[in-house]
Amino acid sequence: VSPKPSQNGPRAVVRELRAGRRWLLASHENPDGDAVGALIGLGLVLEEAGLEVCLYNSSGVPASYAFLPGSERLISEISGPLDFDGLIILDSGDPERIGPLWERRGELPLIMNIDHHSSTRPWGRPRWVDTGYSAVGEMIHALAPLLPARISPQAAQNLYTAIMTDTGSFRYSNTSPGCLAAAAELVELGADPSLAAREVYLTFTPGRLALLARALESLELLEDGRIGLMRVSLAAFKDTGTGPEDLDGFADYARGLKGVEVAAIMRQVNDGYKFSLRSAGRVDVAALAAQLGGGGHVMAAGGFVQGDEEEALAAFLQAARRTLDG
Ligand SMILES: [Mn+2]
Repeated sequence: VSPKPSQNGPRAVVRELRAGRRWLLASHENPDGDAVGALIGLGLVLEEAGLEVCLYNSSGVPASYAFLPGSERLISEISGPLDFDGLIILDSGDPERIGPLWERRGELPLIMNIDHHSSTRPWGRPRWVDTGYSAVGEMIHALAPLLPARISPQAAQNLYTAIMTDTGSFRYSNTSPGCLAAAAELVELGADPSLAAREVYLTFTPGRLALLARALESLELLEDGRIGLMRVSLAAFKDTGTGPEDLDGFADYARGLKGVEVAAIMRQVNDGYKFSLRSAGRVDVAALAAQLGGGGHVMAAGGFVQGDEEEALAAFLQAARRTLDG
C-alpha cells in the first residue's frame, strides 16, 4: 500500500490549486511588503499557470508599495457573489486578520493557508505553514516550479520586495542562505533591488517624516533601558495625514539604542492600543505578544490591549517584565 499523499504542505497546495480554476487571494489588513508582494506575486504566478485570480486586501495598497507591478489590481471590497474555487490566505497567522472578508468565509468551498508565522492553532485546508521561510514571498518562489509556472519579471519584483522587507533588507536573523539564494534568483529573473529599496525605504512623504518626528519625540526607555517605547496617538495620524502603514521601520530607531532588548510602538486604535514589538535578538517577542492576545515571530510580533492608555501600558509592562525576566 502506497502512503496516502499528505493533505498539507506545498504538494497538497499545488494539487488543490490545479484542481480549481478561479482563486481569491487575500492577506492581512494593514499589509506590509510581504503581505502585498506575496499576494501579487502568487497571483501573477498562478496566471502563468493558466488560472484566474482576484487579489484582495481590505486596506488596499500602502503608498510605499504602489510601485509594485500589478498593485493596481488589488481590490479592497467585494460586493458580488464569491464565485471562486477557494480562498487562499497569505501571511496571516490568524485568518481573521484578512478583515471583513472573513465574515463571508461560509460562501467559499475551501480556505487555504500559506504562511510562515508560528500559530497556536492550525487552520486551513490544505495548509502550508513553515516558519523556516523568511517571507511568504520566499515560499511562493519555491512553489512556482512545483506548479509548474514561470516567474515573470513582474512577479519577481513582488517576491523580491516581499523577502527584502520581511528580512529588514537582509539584516534580521531570519536572513538565511535560502532566502539570499531566492533573492539572487529573483534578481536574475528581473527584479530590481535598487528600485525596491528606493521605493520602500528612501521615499518619505512630508506627513510620514512628521509622524517619525513625533514618534521619536515620544521615545522613552523603560525597565532599566531594556525597553524602548514609542507612542503614536490617533491624533498624530490625523495631524500628519498618515496611517499605521507609515510606521513601518520606525521601531528600528528604538531597537538601535544600546541596551534596548525590546522595541515597542504603542499605537492607539478606537478601543485600545496595538503594540508592535521588535526584538534586539535575545527576547522572544512572539511570547510577549501572546500574553497580549497576539502573536508573530521571535523577532517581530504584535498584540492588543483594550482600554485607556494607562491600562494598556500597565498590561504591556507586566507582560514585558515576565518575558524579560523569563
Ligand atoms: Mn511575512
